[in-house]
Parts: sequence; structure tokens; C-alpha cells
Amino acid sequence: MHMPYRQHAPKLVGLDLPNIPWEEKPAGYPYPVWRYSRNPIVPRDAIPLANSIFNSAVVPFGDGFAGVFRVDDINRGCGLHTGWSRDGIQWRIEPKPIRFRDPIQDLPYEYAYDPRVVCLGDRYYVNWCNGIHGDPTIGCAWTKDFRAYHAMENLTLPCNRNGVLFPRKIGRKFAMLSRPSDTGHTPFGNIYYSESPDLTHWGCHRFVMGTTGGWQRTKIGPGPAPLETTEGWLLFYHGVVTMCNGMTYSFGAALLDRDEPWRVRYRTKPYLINPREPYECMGDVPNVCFPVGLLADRRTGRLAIYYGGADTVIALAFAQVDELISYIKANSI
Ligand code: BMA
Repeated sequence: MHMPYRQHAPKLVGLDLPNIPWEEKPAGYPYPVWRYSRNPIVPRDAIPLANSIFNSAVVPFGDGFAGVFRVDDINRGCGLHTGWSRDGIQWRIEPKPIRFRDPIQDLPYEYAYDPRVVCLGDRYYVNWCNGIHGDPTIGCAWTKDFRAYHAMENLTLPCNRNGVLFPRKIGRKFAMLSRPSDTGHTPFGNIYYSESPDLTHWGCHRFVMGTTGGWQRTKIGPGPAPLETTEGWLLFYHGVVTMCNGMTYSFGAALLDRDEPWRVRYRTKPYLINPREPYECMGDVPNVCFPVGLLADRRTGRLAIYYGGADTVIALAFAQVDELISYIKANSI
């Protein structure tokens, strides 16, 4: 049958991953991103001594998936833990936090949270919010097997709380999105692009996008590693609005230029997901949907988005890339 729309449908650039989690959109659901019916997928107490497990990143690995999980413990410390899964839904999380090999002299690790993971060449790079002298910066380490993690220099000066690498070089340079912040509950925040020849020295900083109105009025920050499509880099990002009882975290998506990703082509005016289910509205920090993980299947265009719910649990949402990109374009700022 002749289907002109499909012929021009945006395509994912990447791997065929037919085994990523998937559930069809509920009949009649009007929006392009829908929640997994059995959320949350990881409860707060999945391992001993955990207070909460949330804001965690996953990648395809071997026959299944691996991930780096944010675990806050019952002392209210926060650390990163490796996790393993066959189906991307049921996770076995290591009870002990990741210890980095080859620690770098004079580079403290006081706390670690909100990991992102990206495969670049034959290595997986982990970025997270890294505490140094009480301030947040962007930590970095690499691994090939999710067992030995090798410490690298921090990617930014303090204060910066959200950093993520692109999954390939752009213009022969490594590339990163990050969100400079303050040392507290930052009441501002725009997304910037930076590049590096070696993952250590960063420069050529470019403004990508800032706050606007509505759900993204107070601050925004990059989520999972940008996903390459024929229409540009698909970036899920969180946005915050300050309400009378605190901050509400929702998420939306943008399409960034493929060659010059600091140029925003389209960006959602409405949110894609906002806190409304009990596991998003009730928890240690109510009203938080915070995306940091993403899996995509090139052939079907299926997306599985992992997000933290209320700083307490991990939830999953789904989208179809061509439908989502059409929606972003039709509902752009
Ligand atoms: C941000 C980060 C996230 C957290 C969010 C809501 O500043 O600390 O880890 O999910 O606040 O508390």
C-alpha cells in the first residue's frame, strides 16, 4: 500500500534493539508519550539499606541491558550502583556502590547522583552530579564491562548539576550538554553546549536554550544522552515551574540541529509527561518526573524512557519516534 507519510517519516540512527521494553499506547490516548501500566518498575527498597532508587540510566549491554542507578541510602548519602537486566524492566541492582579505579589525586568524590550513561566507541561513559568541596560539578568515568569503572577528570567547574555527552563526536570533537547551576536548589538554569578534543579540556561553549513559560519557567536541564534521528538530535529535558508549595518537575523534548546542536530547531511548548500518578506525586520530593535513561529501537522507532518518580522510584514511559517528532514540530514554542 502506498503510504507517503511513512516514506518521509523521521528515522532513528542507531541500533536495532527489538528487545527493549514496550507496551502499546492505550486506545484513545491523545498524547505521544504514555506511561507503562505497571509503573513503577523499581521500588524504593529494591536493595538493602536503600532509602530510594530513582533518576537512573540504562544502555543495551550483552544479551540485555546494564545501567547505573542512583541509590540514596538510609543515612541519606547518595551513590551510584550498577544494575543488570534481561528485559529492561526487572533489574538486579548491586548492593554495593561503584568504586572508581585509578582515583585522580586532589579530586574528591563527596557524593554522586543523577547518572547518565552513553556508549561512545568501545567505551561506556558515565556522567553524574559529583560533589567537590560541597559544590556540584559533572563527574565522568568510563567502563567497558560495568564492573571496572575508571575515573576521569570532572567535565565542568562547579556549579553544574546536569551534564551528558553526545553518543558520537560532532565536528571531530566530543560534545556535551550541561546546565550551570548554584550550590542549592537552583532557582534558574539554561542548557549549554561545549566541545572537547579529549574529554578533559572543554571550550567553545554555546547557549542552547533557556527557560520560557509554563512548566519550564524556573529552570531546565538535559535528560538522557541525545538520540540521533534523521530530523536532528532528539533531546528529552526536564523543566521546572515553582508552585506555592515547591518545584514541579515535568519533561518535554527538543530537536537540535544535527551538525550544530546548539541550534534548537523545535521544542515542546506543552510538557510530554508531568507529575500526576501517585508514584510521581508522592515520595521524598513530591511532583517530580525526571528523565535520565532512554532506549531506542532503530527498526520500529520505539522509545523507552526511564524517569525518576518523586525522587523515590523509577518509572518507564514509551513513545514512537515518528509520532513524537511530528508532535514536537506541531507543538513547538
Ligand atoms: C534536582 C536534582 C534531582 C532531583 C530534583 C528534584 O535538583 O537534585 O536529582 O530529582 O532536583 O528534587
